Amino acid sequence: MIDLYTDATPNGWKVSIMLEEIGMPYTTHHVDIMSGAQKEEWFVKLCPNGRIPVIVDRDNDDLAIFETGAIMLYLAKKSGQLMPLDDKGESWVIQWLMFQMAGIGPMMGQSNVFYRYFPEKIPAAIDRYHNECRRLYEVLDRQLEGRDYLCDDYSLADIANWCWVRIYFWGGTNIDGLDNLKAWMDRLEARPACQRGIAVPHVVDFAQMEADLEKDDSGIRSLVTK
Ligand SMILES: N[C@@H](CCC(=O)N[C@@H](CS)C(=O)NCC(=O)O)C(=O)O
Repeated sequence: MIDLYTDATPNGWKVSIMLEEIGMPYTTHHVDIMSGAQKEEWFVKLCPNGRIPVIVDRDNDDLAIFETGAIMLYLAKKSGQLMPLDDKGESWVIQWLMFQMAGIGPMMGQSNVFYRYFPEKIPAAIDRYHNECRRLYEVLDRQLEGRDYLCDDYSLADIANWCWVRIYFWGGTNIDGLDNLKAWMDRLEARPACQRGIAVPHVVDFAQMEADLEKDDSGIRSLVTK
């Protein structure tokens, strides 16, 4: 049995979707990052980085794993799913996973910060991250030319990238004209496991979140200005 410590964010969804896709039983524990639960001592013992998500594998000496890339690779190995078995196929999927870990995730994260959360609006910073996100979306769009999934067959690389790209609107970068990317997003959106995974630990209503932030953004402010 896997214990999943998570919140309703792109990095959290990557793991809940993966668990749903491979059909591995898990128990969800909600770590409310707005209230700072991820910085509490018990959590930092599991995740030295103080960020969600983390899994604990109760069937493997309570092994705790942080960093979503590492978690996804562990679950792929444990289940024998969502990762090709041959060296070339495996390397291909790892490359697109790393593209998400090192590019899509950090750049979209900063775009969210400077476009939406940061108290001061700094146009040069906003432009910088919009341009970089657009460039990365174009890379994905080109990779998807003539393909249904990033590495031909559906894999953990699709899950990792989709969890972020599906909320492109939140960071304010458009995906106009990126038709391969849009068709791929629809393909993932239609998967029952993706739908179940994005509802963990609860469904996010972005319109409501925007309204809530207008009323009180002190929680997110303290996260992005520390
Ligand atoms: N590279 C990490 C990133 C984890 C991460 O940034 N998690 C965010 C939520 S998406 C978080 O816990 N934020 C809370 C904070 O910054 O204190 C991973 O892939 O696991």
